[in-house]
Amino acid sequence: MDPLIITVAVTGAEVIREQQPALPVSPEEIAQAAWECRQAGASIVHVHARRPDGSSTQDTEAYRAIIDAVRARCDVIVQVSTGGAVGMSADERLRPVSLRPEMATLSMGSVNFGEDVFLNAPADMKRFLDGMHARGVVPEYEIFDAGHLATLQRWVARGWIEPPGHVDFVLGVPGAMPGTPQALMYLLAQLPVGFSWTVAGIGSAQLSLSALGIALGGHVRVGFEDNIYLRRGVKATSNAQFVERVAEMSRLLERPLATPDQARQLLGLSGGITRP
Ligand code: KMH
Ligand code: ZN
Repeated sequence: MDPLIITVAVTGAEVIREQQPALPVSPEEIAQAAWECRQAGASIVHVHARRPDGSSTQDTEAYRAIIDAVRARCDVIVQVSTGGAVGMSADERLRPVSLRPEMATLSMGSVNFGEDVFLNAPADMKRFLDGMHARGVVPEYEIFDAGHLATLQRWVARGWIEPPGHVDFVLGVPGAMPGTPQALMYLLAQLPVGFSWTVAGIGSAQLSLSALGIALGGHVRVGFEDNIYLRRGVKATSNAQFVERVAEMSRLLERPLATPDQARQLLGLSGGITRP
């Protein structure tokens, strides 16, 4: 098996401080969290920007500040969000890609998202893909639902997406695929050849799906974006706690962790660092 890539989604767009007091919000806080998670074994940090009041933004300068702050602290791969927050326009969501980060997420379809709808029209998704390709940004294809994987397959068949590539199964969003082993196995059976994968379980699904990701040769995403509880009724006090736990599980299963540079190699990232 390849070494395990741990992604940490440190902030997200939806969680607020009132729910999780340790949520990193400012660029400095996000960089500090990224550094702690790197020490604990993470090689990718998935970032969302917030305004000083804590609200979500896709503002280019806000992302630039995060990327610069993380880069000044450690060598993790910075993956920006193009999902943003529910209700944002496609133009707004695409902004951080102009910074030419090493990676960016690309959601592969629309889905109910709790009480909201996370809208991803095919034409917007294609524009995101073209924008990433034009800037040398490696996409991580976000799969919330089975139809999203079917779309990925269709786009591979059309030649719009060329393997190798990397997907992230985000399982357990209310309204999308459940965070169950059965859902993960169903999706894995349809993963196109040449694609590696990460699994992100929402809420309590994070723990069991992390174990499966390690055991099945996939990769794992954890962090406050997806889950604020370390165990039932006990909130985590840092993102690094989640990373430490996955690292320990991986050690017990005798699967080494990928360094950021090993992750770059596995994911075909050429730049090495975020380019100016
Ligand atoms: N905040 C969600 C609506 C991503 O980062 O690419 C979408 C999301 C996906 O978080
Ligand atoms: Zn995200």
